[in-house]
Amino acid sequence: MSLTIATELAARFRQCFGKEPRLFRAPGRVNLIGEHTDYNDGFVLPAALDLAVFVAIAPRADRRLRLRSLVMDETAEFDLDDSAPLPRGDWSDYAHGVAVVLARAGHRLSGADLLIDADLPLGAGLSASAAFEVAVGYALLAVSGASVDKVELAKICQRAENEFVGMRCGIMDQYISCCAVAGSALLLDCRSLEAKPVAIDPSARLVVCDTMIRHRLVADEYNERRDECERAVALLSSGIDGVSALRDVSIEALMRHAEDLPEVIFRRARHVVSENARTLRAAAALESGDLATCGRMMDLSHASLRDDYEVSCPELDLLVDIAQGLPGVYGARMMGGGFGGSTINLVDADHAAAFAGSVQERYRQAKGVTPPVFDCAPGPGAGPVGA
Ligand code: GAF
Repeated sequence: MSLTIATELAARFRQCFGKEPRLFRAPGRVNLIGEHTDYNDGFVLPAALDLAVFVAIAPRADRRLRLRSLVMDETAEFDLDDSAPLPRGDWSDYAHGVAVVLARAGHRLSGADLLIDADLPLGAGLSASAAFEVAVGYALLAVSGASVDKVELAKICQRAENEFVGMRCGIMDQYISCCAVAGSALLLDCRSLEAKPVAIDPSARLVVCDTMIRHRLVADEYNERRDECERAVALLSSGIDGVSALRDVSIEALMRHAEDLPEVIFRRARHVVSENARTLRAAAALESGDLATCGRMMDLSHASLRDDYEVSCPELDLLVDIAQGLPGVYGARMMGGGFGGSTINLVDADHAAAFAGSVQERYRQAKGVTPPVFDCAPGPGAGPVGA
């Protein structure tokens, strides 16, 4: 964990605001498998990164929130008593939304000055926005003297993004940023919100490769996929008993009712239903040290996201193709919402350094840019810095 960034942030805070801050951090995430399953009440297998968003905070005497982001090099101010708060369509909505939803949930927040920095790259599909929401939410609750229930905070941050920002995301990113366990991924049941730590075998590394493609229409495409899943549920629930989400549909039942669904809706449902099964299988394999099976599930996940869910892009497919041909690679797939961002690769630890070099060289030859590669150590969830 980077303590340097936190120490520098505290020094900048003293300079800017002339008072002593408290420091909090919330991590970004990787997801081994379980993509576009969270908003279908399904299963996911994420882990937190050791890269994070950092917040330095001190209370103010009035009811204003003043945020300065060193990442954006911008400042934003809000009045906590504003009776009709509106999004501005920029980065500050994520923080403002969290304050608004916390207040709606009955928390009496203090005014505060916040200085924000991160070593987590933006737009790389590592969930920087969820980390930002969680870091701000944690810090606001702490300086307001409230206790922090991490699952509750995750739900509040998800609601802020759904209702204030307008992205109808699931719970995965906020949950793992809040509740991650160092050294492990979490097998999360997105219906019950029960999570089981699954240790990452030290003989394997989680390696992230960034396409450097930043797609601007992600929220529209993402919300469209959610609508398609809801349509599948509406159509299937008239023919299959007890279906309130795609989580409740088995692959056999889906195949029996294939004719009831338009072709595109059928493929969307087939991705979600088969991805839930792959996620459970991958988690069991990881737990028993069967890295080959876990990796094979990741490869199948990519094909399903590319062909059935149609959320990949040529650059993600290229990074996955390159990775799958390299020695020591158990599995590779696109990660997160899609349309750009990063891939996740399960790589034998002894091959990880050579893997990074080969991916960078081959992607550069094809695309003319060298993709950033991160070898990730699963870290802890959000909290005070140094705790
Ligand atoms: C994004 C969303 F924020 C998550 O909730 C999840 O749906 C993911 O895309 C796809 O699995 O990261």
